[in-house]
Amino acid sequence: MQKMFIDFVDESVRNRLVKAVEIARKHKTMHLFTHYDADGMASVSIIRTALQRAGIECTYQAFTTLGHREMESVRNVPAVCFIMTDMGTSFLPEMADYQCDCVVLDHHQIPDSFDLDQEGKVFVSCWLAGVSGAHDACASTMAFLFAMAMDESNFDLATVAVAGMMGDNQHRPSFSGYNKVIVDEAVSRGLIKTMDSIVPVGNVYESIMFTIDPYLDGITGVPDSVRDFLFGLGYNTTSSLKYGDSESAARLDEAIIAKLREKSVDEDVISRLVRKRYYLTDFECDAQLLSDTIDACGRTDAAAMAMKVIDSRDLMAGRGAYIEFRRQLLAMLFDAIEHMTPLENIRYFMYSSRGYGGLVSATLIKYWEKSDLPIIALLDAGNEYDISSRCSAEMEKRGINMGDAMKATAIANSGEGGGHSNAAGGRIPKDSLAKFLKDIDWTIGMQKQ
Ligand SMILES: [Mn+2]
Repeated sequence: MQKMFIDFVDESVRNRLVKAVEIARKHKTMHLFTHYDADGMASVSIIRTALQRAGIECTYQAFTTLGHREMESVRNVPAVCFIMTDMGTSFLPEMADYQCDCVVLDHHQIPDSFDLDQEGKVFVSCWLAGVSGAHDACASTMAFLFAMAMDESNFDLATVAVAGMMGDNQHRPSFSGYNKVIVDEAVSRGLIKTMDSIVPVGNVYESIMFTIDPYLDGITGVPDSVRDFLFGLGYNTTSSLKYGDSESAARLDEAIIAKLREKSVDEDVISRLVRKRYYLTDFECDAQLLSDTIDACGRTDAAAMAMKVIDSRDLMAGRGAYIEFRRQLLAMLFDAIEHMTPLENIRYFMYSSRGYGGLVSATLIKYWEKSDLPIIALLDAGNEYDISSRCSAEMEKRGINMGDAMKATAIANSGEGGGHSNAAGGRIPKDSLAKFLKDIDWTIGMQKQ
């Protein structure tokens, strides 16, 4: 038998992919559901293209989250078949009772007792083969494998899949598992080229201006400062970093690292910055930029724009959403800096747009003024406050555990919380804010003893 690319996939997953394709091929039209982030946009676009190439027409729709309210519209979908990507794992028993055919391609942790594998219905997840959906495969990976199970000439869609993987942060510290097999093959087929650099290929001014990883305090987001910084290096606002120009990349890296050292950013953080960049030859851009662009489109309710970017292989189609999203992120970051309130053992700030708290705190912890106080971000969410928090590796070494602190303090204030030692979240009733802040300040103080 001829060797197929998809042979590397574990049999349990491969069999279900084949079944998913069989179900899809029974229909002339269908509906697609997906999540609104980069992985959701990339995965739905991959499925859509693979189906279209097979003569199957589809409509699609993106959700910010999949809850009972959204499941209402899934149940009432005016289609005989739907494919859901990047979500659905937690609603499998419900779908078992639906009239229509359903295919779920997901990578979220699976509960032991849930499954979906009956006539006209199938659930496909990397976890079924014990492959980690946190690091080794995401929805775009599963969607890409579906496309490959349909027809191996769909391999060109690998570049879109890579943008999805990056959206879910699966390229850090490096690609692994199913992702690595796909990326390595895409590199060997010349679809993707790699280069070591901090700055991505493309307009240098925009990269420095809008990228918050790294965030250059006093430069990022400040047009005049970015201009001065670049001018000092012999660049202007229209200069581009070209693929393969390692000399320019090294010069930029060196200048960025010097700026970070000036601000006493941790050497640990700096050492992780110079990384492999993935240049997509069909899009003629850095994979991260494609990922950020479709993410911005999806999050601003412009899924159609994300599809246009991908179909046209042209980032410019999503430029408006990208710039707008970046501006808002920077505004939120500057606002946090301006209104940061220090207590004895923590710092906190209020913000107003859901989804930015963790990103802003994580950026400030790594790149803003050196401090030994963890950051707490508070979002006014009606009757309660949504909380995100971050601390640095150095703070962890001193005994701080945000997950423990958040859990204990939120529960003590009639809320709920928890997470990892360096990143945790929770929510508390509105009227317990003052006491919560006092409690968590005290708790963090105790952890450092
Ligand atoms: Mn995902």
